[in-house]
Amino acid sequence: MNQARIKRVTEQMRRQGLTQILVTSTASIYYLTGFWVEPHERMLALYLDEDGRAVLYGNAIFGLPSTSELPVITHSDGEDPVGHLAAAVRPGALGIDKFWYSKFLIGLLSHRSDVTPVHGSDPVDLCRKCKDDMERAAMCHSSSINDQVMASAISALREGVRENELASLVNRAFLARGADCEGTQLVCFGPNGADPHHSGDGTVLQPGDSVIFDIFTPIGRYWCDMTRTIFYRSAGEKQRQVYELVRRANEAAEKAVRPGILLSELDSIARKIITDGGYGPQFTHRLGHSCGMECHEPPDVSDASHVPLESGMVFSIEPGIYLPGEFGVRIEDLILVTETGYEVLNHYPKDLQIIG
Ligand SMILES: [Mn+2]
Repeated sequence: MNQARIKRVTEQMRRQGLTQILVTSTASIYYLTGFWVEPHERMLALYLDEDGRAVLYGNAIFGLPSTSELPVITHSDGEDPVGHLAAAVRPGALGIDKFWYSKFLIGLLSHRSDVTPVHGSDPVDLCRKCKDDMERAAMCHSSSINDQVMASAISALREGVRENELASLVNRAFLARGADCEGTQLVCFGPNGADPHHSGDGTVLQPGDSVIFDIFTPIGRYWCDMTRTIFYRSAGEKQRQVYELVRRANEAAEKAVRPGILLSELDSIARKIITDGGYGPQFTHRLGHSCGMECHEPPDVSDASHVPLESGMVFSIEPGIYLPGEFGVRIEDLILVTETGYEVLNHYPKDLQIIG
């Protein structure tokens, strides 16, 4: 149990008037207990009250040891997964983690009509938002690996290569450098780049294609996430203009990062540059997302996210322009907010690059 983190979470609970919460996200349970369990469809929930009393409820198959600091109460397959939990929670408001399966929540409520479920993720999410020294070091390390993997991916561009070959090359390069697992890497040639979430398929590289590499993976539990767009053999006038616009938006938003400014202001800075350049409607998504033990964490970096920056926050700045039927450009770095400003965790260059 990480008692320092539990203390910070219970302080947040008091501030929000919550006396009991269920922490169910794998990363949040790990953050507080040191146990990393991916329960899939089975039940795992950490009950935490305002005094820091914690009990872990979960399927016996997870093999979690019960200790005096953290009692573990198990159920077996076939038993009611929320039976023990339902018997233990107090009447009144109960904070529920945002992605807890409705089958468990509805099961719990069917036992306990005196319990009122309320949003309960904030106390942990607000603590996870600002990374401590160990977490900052882990994220710097992950992103330095990402710089290396980006370089090998870009140097592998050649006549006849397919998107999915490069995606698997990226995964192998990550694994060789200590990645925890493989991911669905985004590699997009030419018109495929106009879909922000296109993932590598059998498309073959053509001369004149833009190439988007949006590559990410957890290393030592902490994610990296970087995007570069480069051009194969040649870049036309429109491709160059769009590229420079996105690069300016990325760099202007990054330069504005400092404690106190709002995430929504960063979004506005980048969006204004792209809008003034004539491509506002083609910048179809938020500017970025926070990142840590999950690739996408709250808070997001959008015009609706009026959250002031604090030292220790890590988030992406990833403006893009998407032109259906033509091409797309996105440039993404992870940024760490420091006491006085910021540190860009990615160092792969952003100058317009034509390969081959
Ligand atoms: Mn991202």
